[in-house]
Amino acid sequence: MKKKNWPTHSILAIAIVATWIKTYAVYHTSFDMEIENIMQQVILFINPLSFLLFIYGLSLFFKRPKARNRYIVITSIILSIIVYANAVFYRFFTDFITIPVLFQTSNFGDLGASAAESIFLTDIFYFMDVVVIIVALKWLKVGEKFTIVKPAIRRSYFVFSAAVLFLNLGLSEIERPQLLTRSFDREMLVKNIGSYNYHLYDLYIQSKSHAQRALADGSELVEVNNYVRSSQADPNEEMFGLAEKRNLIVVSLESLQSFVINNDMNGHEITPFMNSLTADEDTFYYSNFYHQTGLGKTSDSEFLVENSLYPLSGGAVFFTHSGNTFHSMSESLNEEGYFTYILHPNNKSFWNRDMMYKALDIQKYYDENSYVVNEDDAVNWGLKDISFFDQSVDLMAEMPQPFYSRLITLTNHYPFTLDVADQNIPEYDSNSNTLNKYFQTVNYMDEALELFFKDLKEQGLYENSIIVMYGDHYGISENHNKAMSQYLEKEITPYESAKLQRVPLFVHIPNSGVGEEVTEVAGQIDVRPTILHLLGLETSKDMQLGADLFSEEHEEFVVFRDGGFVTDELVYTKNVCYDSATAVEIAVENCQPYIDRAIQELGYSDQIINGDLLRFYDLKTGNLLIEEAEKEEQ
Ligand code: GP9
Ligand code: MN
Repeated sequence: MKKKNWPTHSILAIAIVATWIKTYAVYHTSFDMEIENIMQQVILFINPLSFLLFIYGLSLFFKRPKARNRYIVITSIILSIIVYANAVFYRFFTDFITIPVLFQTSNFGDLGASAAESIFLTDIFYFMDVVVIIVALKWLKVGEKFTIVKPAIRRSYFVFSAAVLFLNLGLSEIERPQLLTRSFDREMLVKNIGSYNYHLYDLYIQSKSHAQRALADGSELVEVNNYVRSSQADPNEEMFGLAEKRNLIVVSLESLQSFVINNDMNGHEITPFMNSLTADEDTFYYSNFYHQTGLGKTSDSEFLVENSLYPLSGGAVFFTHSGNTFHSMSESLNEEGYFTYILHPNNKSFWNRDMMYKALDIQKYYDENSYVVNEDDAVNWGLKDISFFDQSVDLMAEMPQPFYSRLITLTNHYPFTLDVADQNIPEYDSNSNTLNKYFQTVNYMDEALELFFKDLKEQGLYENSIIVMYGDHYGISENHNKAMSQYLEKEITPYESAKLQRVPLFVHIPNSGVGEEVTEVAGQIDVRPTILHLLGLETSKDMQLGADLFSEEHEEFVVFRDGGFVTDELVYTKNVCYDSATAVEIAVENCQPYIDRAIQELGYSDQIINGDLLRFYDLKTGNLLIEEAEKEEQ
């Protein structure tokens, strides 16, 4: 084949077009982004362009063609790695990478089997543009003369790329007003400004939050404090101190969602033990209780329970802010003479727990080194729940009392693997392997809990304790909607997805004779004040955003980390307002006052965390230490 002469900047043009088309194809094949109209489709199509024009365009500053080409190839490789990393991350977390999670690399090793399940040979497709560029370089005869691009041409080129950016932002502003200023939702950002610009935006946001701590002087606390004080709920007199001086046992139930409770799978009861608790006379069972976690998953639920503050919208607060001052539930209980500790048979640095538990004043962390993990006793992420509870009770029996012991289960974790010998119910039959296996591991966890209660009784730890158990976050993501809709026999609309974020909460007070099913809307943020009041501890000075579930003043308003919320009458999710009772979409004005409050509350919580504001707060007196901070500075 005779090679013809191609124009000087053909490789640049080919690189831009190849990466552009690939990125657009990746949007459609690798991410589950809802595109509702033609305009959104157009925005999605053009959004990679401005960045690609810019980044590849920098090659115009190179004088030697070789250097120029090398720059283009290296850039395409780096961009492909970024795109691919996002695709793999998305398979696992249904979310886009944000900078703080890159510092969670110690987690990636532990993801082991789960990550391996998420990488396929066909992934070579993510590097298609690199291949195209290299082939073009080899086969096309492109002018290879030493060239200097005229500054005027370069200028016009970059003006054009800026114009594309402004067109993109303009269209996004029409489609989604205030996208950049009010966004809690990464998907919305990627859909509108594109994955590359999103990463730049994320970089900007993260450095801003670093700067926020440096700039905070405590004066921000005045407004936050006013809000927190005005929204405190007084304890219920009958319940306050009901479990005084008892041991506190909190169990985090991995990936447990409420839809399995009091439900069956092809005639098999899934959670017989927990079902019995829902009707138990010593148990409060909350059936409209929601998780409020973000990307930090289990660790976010821990953060909510310990601090009654929201986790962050980007990355796990366990990672990003383990250097902060907190006033945790553990800190309060330490002061009451409790021994506070965590039982969790995993690597201690997972979720940066070893660091964060220190910041949370937890006295001891019994990690995997405190357990005997035989091969027979390990599955999926490590020690099986039955053995975990069994060994934990032995440890608990040795602890000084009263204690606050928090146990974090593991077996019911994606990808929900379970040995055949441990399977008591069959798999479900749907197109989702994940959901199919989920019922079995949930059923296994339920059995483990029953044995745990039995063990506690045998060791004499039961009577004098209060046991609080909650689902940490969803287990079945929206990627499995088809299978879920088959199981639940209804379409999984965004409204249903929001309702599926319900996780069980049990508050079990042995021999108290108090208990019932509570249908009030509540969330993980409410757990801490509820527990502390039951144990007879005042929280009126605590910097917390949740409220005691037994209080008359507890409001039915649960805010999700993405700015969505649920009240007793409304569900707001993905920017749509629904009537909670009928699931019918209603005018957004109905939701507006709550939308504003959700943003306000999340904002206050973010301010506390990003500014590390609790270092300016004296929990004992409730005083703001602003003046002292000013003095220190002088
Ligand atoms: C890891 C366990 C699971 O120690 O808590 O974490 P998750 O992936 O559910 O956040
Ligand atoms: Mn979890």
